[in-house]
Formats: sequence, structure tokens, C-alpha cells
Amino acid sequence: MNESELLGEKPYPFKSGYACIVGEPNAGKSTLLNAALGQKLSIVTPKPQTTRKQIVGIFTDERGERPCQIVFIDTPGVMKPKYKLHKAMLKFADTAVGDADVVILIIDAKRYHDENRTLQTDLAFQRIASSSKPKILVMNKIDLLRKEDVLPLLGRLSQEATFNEIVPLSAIKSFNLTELIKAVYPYLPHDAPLFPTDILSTAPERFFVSELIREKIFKQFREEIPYSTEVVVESFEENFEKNPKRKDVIRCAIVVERESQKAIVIGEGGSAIRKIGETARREIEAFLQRPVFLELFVKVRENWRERDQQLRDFGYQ
Ligand SMILES: Nc1nc2c(ncn2[C@@H]2O[C@H](COP(=O)(O)OP(=O)(O)OP(=O)(O)O)[C@@H](O)[C@H]2O)c(=O)[nH]1
Ligand SMILES: [Mg+2]
Repeated sequence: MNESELLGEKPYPFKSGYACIVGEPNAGKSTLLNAALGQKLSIVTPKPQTTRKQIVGIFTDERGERPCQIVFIDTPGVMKPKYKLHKAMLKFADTAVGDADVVILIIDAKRYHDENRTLQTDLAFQRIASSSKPKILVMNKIDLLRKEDVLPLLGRLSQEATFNEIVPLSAIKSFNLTELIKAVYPYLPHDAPLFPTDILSTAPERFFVSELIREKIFKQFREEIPYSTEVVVESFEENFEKNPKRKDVIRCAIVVERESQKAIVIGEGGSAIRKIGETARREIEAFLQRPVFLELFVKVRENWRERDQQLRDFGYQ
């Protein structure tokens, strides 16, 4: 009970707080954030380690049964770090847990079932195990499980560790998301909205632009290129608002680690980089809801994933 409740005052009628989403790479954290918001904010690819920073997604329900604002924080997947970049990524996950009112641990239920995995082997579980925050386990991807396998898995996992709630859902099919909101709600502090109720995120447009380009690179190239690449918005000319006949002009650098990678990203006669530009531009325009001219070029920054200064310049650490 807080002070006002002791005085017999009614608690503040609205609830508001932070819920971080943590899990191993590919568990579906970003898909869950997008599904909860009904809008794609966080990039999603079939490859692990897609998300590299914290992505804020603000869910607000002012008129429902549970008036609340949940500030979801999507985080990089917890893995064994191989580069300084990975350490910086893990730090984003750790600070999100530290700042959260509720910790959502998400697992790939299909893998857990098929491989008979236990929570004790889960790197993300290990990382949050000692946190005293309320914890919710999300069993994601249940669309891939047979119906009769869901409850036994839920039973097994509830034996393996203690959670405040366990929610089986399918982020990709937006199935059972209301149950997740219901599960988070009790653990939110009584408080006014932390952010304006009509915004979905706090990140600047530039950030989403660079992420959408990175997503296309993840989808277009195999193995090493996506992991050696960073995207930096070098300039963003906002012309459209002043004159709707003119497009915004966005210039972005695709940073790679070696000359040989530069050649691959450019492709024969520029074909590969043109394809990145076309697919990314379409999505950027849909996201910004205005036409843009997207100019891409490639830069080499030797070994950037291991260099402190370079990582800081890119917004890590
Ligand atoms: N079948 C199915 N696939 C899903 C579901 N949720 C996510 N996926 C897929 O799983 C893959 C990884 O999804 P992400 O949302 O990028 O996973 P993540 O946890 O954010 O991954 P990292 O950012 O790499 O840590 C993508 O191919 C998604 O489409 C789900 O509920 N069902
Ligand atoms: Mg992600």
C-alpha cells in the first residue's frame, strides 16, 4: 500500500509503467512488440541477432477495462558475446531489465517442445533469474505447436521456475495478446501516462530509417554481411513538409568491415545496393507516409565491431 492508500484515498485510476521484452535471439521479441502495438516499429528477420538496441513501443489503452500505458522495450537477444558490439547489445538488454516494472521473458515454444529444452539452459533466463522484478513468461510461436502439446509444456515450464504469470501466445498471428496485457497490468504502478497517449515511440524518424535499411540487408544477404553491417543516416533533408512537390532526401551510409564486403553490398553494376534501396525506400515511405529520395553508399570501417570509438559513434555503449 502506498501513502495515499493508507490515508484511505483511492489509488490513481490509471496505470503506467515499463515492460521489457527479453529472450534469446529469434524468440520473437520484436514481432511481439509490433503485434502489441499493431504497428511495425521493430525490424524482424528470420536471422538471429537482428535487434541491436532498445526499441521503445508505447501501448496506451485509455478507455478499456484496464486503462493503462505499457511502455514495451524490445531488446537484443541474449547470446554469448563474441565481439565488443555484442557486449554493448547485452548492456541494452541489462539496462532494460533494470529500468523495467515488469520483465517479460519470451521463448520459442516450438524449440522448447521439439528439443526438450529447459529454462535453465536459456541464456536470457539465466540473465534475469536473479532480478527481483515481477516476471512473465511468454511461450511464443504456439501456432507451430499441436494444441495438445501446449498445456503439458506450460506445466513443465511452471515447474522449472517461478513466474508471476505464464502466457502462451503467437506473436505472428496476434493470438492471445489480450492475455499478455492482462498479465502485465497488475504489476504496473498506479500513475498517469508516462508519455503522450497518441505516440507509439520516442525514437526519431532517422532511427527507423536506418533500421529498415538494416532489415533489408539482413534479408538480402547471407551469413557474414548482415552481421558486419551498420547503417548511418548521414543527412535527412525534410523538403516535403515545406513543399509537397518535393521529396525528403535521405542519405545513408552502409558501413561494412572490409573492402571485399563493400564489393558484395554494391553488387555487379550496383545491382545489389539498388535492390536494397528500392525495397527499403518503399517501406520507409509507408512508415513516414511521405515520398522520399533515398541515397545509399558504402563505407569501410575496418573491424568496427571491435572498436570502442566506432561503437560509440554508432550509438552503442
Ligand atoms: N511461427 C511463428 N514465427 C514467429 C512468431 N514470432 C516470431 N516469429 C518468427 O521468428 C523469427 C524471429 O522473429 P523476431 O521478432 O525477429 O525475433 P527476435 O527475438 O526479435 O530476434 P533478435 O532481434 O534477433 O533477438 C522471424 O522469422 C519471425 O517471423 C510466432 O508467433 N510464430
Ligand atoms: Mg528483435
